[in-house]
Amino acid sequence: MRGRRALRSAAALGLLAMTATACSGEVARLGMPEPISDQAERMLKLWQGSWIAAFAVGVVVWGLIIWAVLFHRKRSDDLPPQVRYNMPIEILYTAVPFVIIAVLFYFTARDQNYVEKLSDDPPVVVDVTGFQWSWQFDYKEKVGGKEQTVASVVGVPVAPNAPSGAKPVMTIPSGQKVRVRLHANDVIHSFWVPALLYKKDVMPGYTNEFEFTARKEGLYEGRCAELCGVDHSRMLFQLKVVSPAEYAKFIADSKAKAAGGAQ
Ligand SMILES: [Cu+2]
Repeated sequence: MRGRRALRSAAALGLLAMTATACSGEVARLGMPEPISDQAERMLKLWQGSWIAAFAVGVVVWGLIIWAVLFHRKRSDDLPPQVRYNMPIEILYTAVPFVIIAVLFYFTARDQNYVEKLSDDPPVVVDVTGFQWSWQFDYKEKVGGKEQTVASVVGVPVAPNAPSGAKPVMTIPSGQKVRVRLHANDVIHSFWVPALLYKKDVMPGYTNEFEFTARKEGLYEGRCAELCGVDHSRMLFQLKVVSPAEYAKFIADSKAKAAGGAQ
């Protein structure tokens, strides 16, 4: 009796918790952070669609299990009729998973092509270098057909077991395509900004590239997502999405600072 009451209150509590959180977008995102770029929006839709498909399959499977449990209980010690070589059933459970995989494959390939697409002449190009244990951001501009570094942000490497310093900040404009080129000179790192719903390995000897267009201004956390040594967990940075005007000012200030330093 007491067990049943406890079960009932637990169920009520669970229902309350579900309705309390169901209204927030967080539940609809199924554990993903709020996306801030066009590509991240697409990734989120793929994630949600995959979950809907998985849930639909789950409902069918649970239904079949419950149906078997309720309507095919052991009624006597007689062996039930044994069925084998049932062609329609065998074709069905070969064809249905194939269709499920084909649909998942189609949407995954379509969205991967969209997210990994590189344009010919992106307005913002940033060379990102991961190193033990921080990040460097070099902003590139074409001057007379030649690429030049117009601004640099270098993180202070964290010494083993020393207190972490300030995180280096990667500033980019909203609404503009940003090309990120990933470099490493020591070991493999991984560039990860959860709000972009994207991460990519940073490889020594190979330049990985990707592009994104951020839409929401703000400051977002980024980190290394590949175990790269003793202070891997403190290899942090921030992505700052600002208006195009603020970005232009950031670049102009860097140029002025560089010119001042050269005198
Ligand atoms: Cu790392």
